[in-house]
Amino acid sequence: MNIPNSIVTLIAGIVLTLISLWYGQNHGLMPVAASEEAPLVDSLFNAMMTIATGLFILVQGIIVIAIIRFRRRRGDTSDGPPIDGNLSLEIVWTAIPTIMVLAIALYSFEIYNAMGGLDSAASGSGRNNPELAQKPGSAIAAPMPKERDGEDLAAGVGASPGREGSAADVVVDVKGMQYAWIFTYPDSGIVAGELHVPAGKDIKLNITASDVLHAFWIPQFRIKQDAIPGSTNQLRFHPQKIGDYPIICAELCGAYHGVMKTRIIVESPEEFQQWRQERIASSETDNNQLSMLAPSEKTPSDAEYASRYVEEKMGIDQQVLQQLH
Ligand SMILES: [Cu+2]
Repeated sequence: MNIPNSIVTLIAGIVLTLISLWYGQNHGLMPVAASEEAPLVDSLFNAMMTIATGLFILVQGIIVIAIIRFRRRRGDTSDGPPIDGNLSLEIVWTAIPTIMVLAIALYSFEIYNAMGGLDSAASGSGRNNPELAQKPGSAIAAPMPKERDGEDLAAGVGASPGREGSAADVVVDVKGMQYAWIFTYPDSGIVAGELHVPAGKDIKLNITASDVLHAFWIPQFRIKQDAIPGSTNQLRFHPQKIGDYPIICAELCGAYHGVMKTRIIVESPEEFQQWRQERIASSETDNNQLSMLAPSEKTPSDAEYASRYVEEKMGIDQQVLQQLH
């Protein structure tokens, strides 16, 4: 039986599409999706995985078919046909990838926007607004960055569309340093080495670094933000699944970069309040004890805090730490 080539190609195309669509949804490569933002990133990743699977099977399939069908037969010493260029084919294989790349670019912008990446208050576009802040009495009309609150000028991922302008439920200042993350809750003064957040709430992190570049990354939340000395990047997200997830430094920052890890603990809002109260109470006792010992140094500095933390958690001794500083 002789099946026409066009039918074979059509069936192969349908099978290829079905396999790609199935694998794009069932690759199992991503860790658990624990934030509201995670499914957005996953849908983009799945779309790219679908396209990549189709292309991989197509290219590899053609290579395998060509090796078998067009192999040199025994005793055949003749040359192949002299083919030189094929304009329509070249147009097709240029146009298809161009359309794909454009589609992925548009789709990824859509996802980035849905996550809050294009929030004008966070994306840094406020920098061009001369009304925001000017150096008082200066003849130069160049806009100056606002002091401390700096929210209008911070770069990063802000509120998602529909939530713009609304204040976050929990704000945490995050500082990356060689080789630890320090979390400060400005409303209560709590300083912690692990990030506690309530599930289902709007969390805003103000991320900076005290020494070199670091990057704050929670794979299960699909979020990552650079930590840059001297500048603050914000990152807003919504944790959803209760549990512990790793926080990892994703920027090679020195000899111990590999151990720069901690945890985010997503709790129910009640448990979070309980933790908060306990920490406030215990820091009050700490402060009382400290004030008896050394009245001038009530609150440990970040460096002191980090050195305690580093020693405890990572087994790095004071001597090594001194050499690093
Ligand atoms: Cu780091």
